[in-house]
Amino acid sequence: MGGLFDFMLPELESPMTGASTDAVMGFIHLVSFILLIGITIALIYFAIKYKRKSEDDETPLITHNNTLEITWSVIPLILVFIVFGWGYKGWLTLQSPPDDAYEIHVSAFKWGWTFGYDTGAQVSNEVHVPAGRPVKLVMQSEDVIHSFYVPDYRIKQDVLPSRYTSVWFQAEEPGESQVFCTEYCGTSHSDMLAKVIVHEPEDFKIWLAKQGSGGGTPIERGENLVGIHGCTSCHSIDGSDKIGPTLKGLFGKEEQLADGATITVDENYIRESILEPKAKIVAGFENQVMTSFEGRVSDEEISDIIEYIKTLE
Ligand code: HEC
Ligand SMILES: [Cu+2]
Repeated sequence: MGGLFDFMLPELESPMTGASTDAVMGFIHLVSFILLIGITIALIYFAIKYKRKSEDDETPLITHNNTLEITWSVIPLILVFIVFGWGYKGWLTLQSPPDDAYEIHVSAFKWGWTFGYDTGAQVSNEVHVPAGRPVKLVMQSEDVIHSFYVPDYRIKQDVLPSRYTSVWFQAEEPGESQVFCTEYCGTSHSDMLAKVIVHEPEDFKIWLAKQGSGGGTPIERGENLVGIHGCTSCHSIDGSDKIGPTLKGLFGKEEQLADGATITVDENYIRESILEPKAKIVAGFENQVMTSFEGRVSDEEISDIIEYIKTLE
């Protein structure tokens, strides 16, 4: 049934969660299409048949017609029940991830996504999953409401602060699918993108093993943290200004502050910028805000981030 309307949606990559959505969509479109044709034909037919033919051609007074009224109430009622029952069944499937689903933790923030694996590995803005296996995402937001949307899988779920929500899918073939944030969440909402990358199960194991357990050298950890905490959604590392100043060449630089003072960027200034961003405002960025990371990044993490920033010359 969906075949006729395939051009309306991207190709379905997770039939387990998406097939019923497509079927109901197809059914609704088909019914709407038949009704559109029927109503248009009736409209033209009546316009011609009941056109006023002479001056004394009078419309008879009709108060009601039980048969007609029951027909046009009961048929739509049946259609609505079919759509409801079918949709409810699909909704139940989406609400019940299989027991053997592979679990990944998702943290959403302004403006990015972090995916955490049971090995301790954390990856930002890319979630790698095995093909042919159900994957359950357990999601939470660090700030405002976001929403996790993958059109290829026909899944969409709000991500809330202080409360877990979950969603599942099963991608059958290796490939890539786009993730969108679909709840308006501020300036860079439209850049809040991520990718689902589906591997053959064997390749997925290799990929996961390579991620380690969030370890690595301080510089590697720092680079990872800058992604995980979303610093890069406001700070570029290539010299261009985004919402905040670039991190390129920051360490050791003479920074002009909004109050006219000049300081040399060192470890303490960076640390203060992360924990108390309002203490010293960079000239030209008076109207932008950086939220404090107090309580969100530990002292060791700040040290790693500083080591990483030092390498951005
Ligand atoms: C919501 C956007 C945003 C995020 C996220 C953000 N920052 Fe900022 N950051 C800014 C803005 C805007 C400024 C400039 C205003 C100021 O000095 O407070 C700034 C300033 C800074 C400065 C001083 C830069 C300079 O040129 O002197 C540093 C260092 C910094 N941020 C580091 C970070 C780190 C590390 C993270 C992640 C843990 C981060 N920021 C996350 C917006 C952001
Ligand atoms: Cu968002």
